[in-house]
Amino acid sequence: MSDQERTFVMVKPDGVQRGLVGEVISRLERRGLKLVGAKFMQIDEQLAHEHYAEHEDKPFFEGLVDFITSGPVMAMVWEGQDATRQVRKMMGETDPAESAPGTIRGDYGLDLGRNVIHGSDHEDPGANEREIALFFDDEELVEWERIDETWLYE
Ligand code: D4T
Repeated sequence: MSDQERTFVMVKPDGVQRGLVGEVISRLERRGLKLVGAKFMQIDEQLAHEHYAEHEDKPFFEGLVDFITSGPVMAMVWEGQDATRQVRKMMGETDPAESAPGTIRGDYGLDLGRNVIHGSDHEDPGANEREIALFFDDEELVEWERIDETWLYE
């Protein structure tokens, strides 16, 4: 197995409220990705500011923080070959309206400010590791083998 990596994925408050946690997990599982950490939690103001630090100066920042702290989220770590980029492809574009049908945002969203899911940016080197460390302690991540791994990878 080559290029195994971990990425941070989160079902946002809108996805949780709309009962999409299971759907998101199902899609990632069926793709062959491996769940190595999960936490159903409420994000506080400080964590929201840290997670979205790159957007601090943007006009939508305050609304973004309000939204992400407005209800529980499902924070997860998924592992697999090229996992960060593959999850982003499965998510679709930032704006659900521009996302292709078949992607998570393209199937379940309509509005930029309610885009159901977050995944680490594969174009920002180290974003995955940074976000995983922000949400999880090392001992909260589980190393294990899926029984089908020998059939998932050549
Ligand atoms: P996240 O980080 O939520 O997975 O989304 P993306 O990685 O796809 O997109 P992003 O970081 O550029 O935006 C973060 C978050 O802000 C919301 N947003 C974004 C918004 O409300 N208004 C805007 O104009 C933009 C650009 C949506 C996602």
